[in-house]
Amino acid sequence: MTVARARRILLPAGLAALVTLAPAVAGAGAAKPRRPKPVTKRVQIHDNYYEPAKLTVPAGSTIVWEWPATTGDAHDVTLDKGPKGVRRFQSEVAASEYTFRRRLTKKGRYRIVCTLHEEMTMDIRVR
Ligand SMILES: [Cu+2]
Repeated sequence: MTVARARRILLPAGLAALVTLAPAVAGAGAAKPRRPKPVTKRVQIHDNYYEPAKLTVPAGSTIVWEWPATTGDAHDVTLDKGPKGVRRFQSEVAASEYTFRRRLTKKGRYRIVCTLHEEMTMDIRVR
């Protein structure tokens, strides 16, 4: 008898907890739209191309350009065209053992070019 009475008391309390929890969960989901997490992507410098030549990354991602260990032609990484308000950037001209990184926070298209080889280009899409 006492157990049955205890259940009767507990059940509404449990339901009340569910009712109060449900809107809280839905509210949190509505307030925070799903945003893909920033990533780090590596790009290899070759004679004369970037690999990969096309990238799509979430805003806030970091791109790391890596020159090879063995010396080849000299190359650089220059922002030729980017979204409005993004400052142009340029790496050093290097032939080997060099790394250049940039965090891309603004959405849009970034066109990268090597100033020594105009055919050496890459496109990064930040979304
Ligand atoms: Cu080059």
